[in-house]
Amino acid sequence: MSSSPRVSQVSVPVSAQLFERAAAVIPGGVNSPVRAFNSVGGTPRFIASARGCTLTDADGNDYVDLVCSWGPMILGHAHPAVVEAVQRAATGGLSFGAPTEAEIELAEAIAGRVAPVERVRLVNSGTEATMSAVRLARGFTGRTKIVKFSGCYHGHVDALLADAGSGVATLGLPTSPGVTGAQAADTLVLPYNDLEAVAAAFAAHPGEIACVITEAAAGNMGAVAPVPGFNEGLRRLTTEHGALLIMDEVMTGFRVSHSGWFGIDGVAGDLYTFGKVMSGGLPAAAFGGRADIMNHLAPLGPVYQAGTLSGNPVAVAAGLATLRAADESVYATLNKNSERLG
Ligand code: HOZ
Repeated sequence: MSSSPRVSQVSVPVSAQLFERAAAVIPGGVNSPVRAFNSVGGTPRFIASARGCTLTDADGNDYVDLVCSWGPMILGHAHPAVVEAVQRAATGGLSFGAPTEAEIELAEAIAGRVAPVERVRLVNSGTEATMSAVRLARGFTGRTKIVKFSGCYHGHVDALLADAGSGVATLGLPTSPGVTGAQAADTLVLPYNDLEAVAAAFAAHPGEIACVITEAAAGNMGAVAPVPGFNEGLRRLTTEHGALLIMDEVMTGFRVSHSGWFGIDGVAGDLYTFGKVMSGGLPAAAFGGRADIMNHLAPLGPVYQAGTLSGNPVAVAAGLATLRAADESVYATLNKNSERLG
């Protein structure tokens, strides 16, 4: 009687199989580096579905989702009001390349929550929002230099990648190859929460600094709140030196309070950038601010900025439904849950 050796059948998890397949066609197997699990180890879980606070991966494992798509899913996944709004919008057409009433409603909802925002323009990502806000600040002031803070992340804009947070920090990159010296030459990188450094930069570059861009509260190098007086000091110094203050609220906007970080410290920026929560989980973002500055944008003014999918009706429907549902009870629950986990 012949006997064949027993082969133990160790099944490879579906996520691991998918990751191997993805790596053959997508660099690193992911479409955004922080998803690669590099800093935590293991294989990225490939998500099959999500509902409420639960993510289900391709192997059928359930997880309590503390990442929330890196911010947008403030109401939880597949919130019925958001799904219904998206379905209704999609039924009416996916993209028009022409304005819609819902875009006005979303702009009004944003301006209605953040008082210094008098005009809003919708874009497709937080990166696009910060890139456009910086261009507008330069166009408005006629100056070239910008100040950003070490550890703050403002998307993967060339001029803003220097010493950035988020994936740039977790991958240990000081900046990125591909960003030329010329693109970064006008970026002054200063230590966060250091007003003396900001004052010194203005003294060293009189009349040259177009704007200071800061995360309203830093969240891309861990959560580092501005020390008392820091945002107020930025407001004072930028005003004194004729520069603009850009509050990047892509992460904090409509998340840390109904009015974002502005609802917490009340320091008014000249320009704001938003994304994540106001997108409802679809690709949408915005920048906005003082009307006299925003009116320098084309078609009213000479600063060019545009986008085929800007104000996309389905993304706008998701963002609007999310903001409408995110009432004070949502923020109370969010705070309570955060305290429990903290
Ligand atoms: N830059 C985002 C985090 N700050 C990336 C999020 C993602 O990979 O989904």
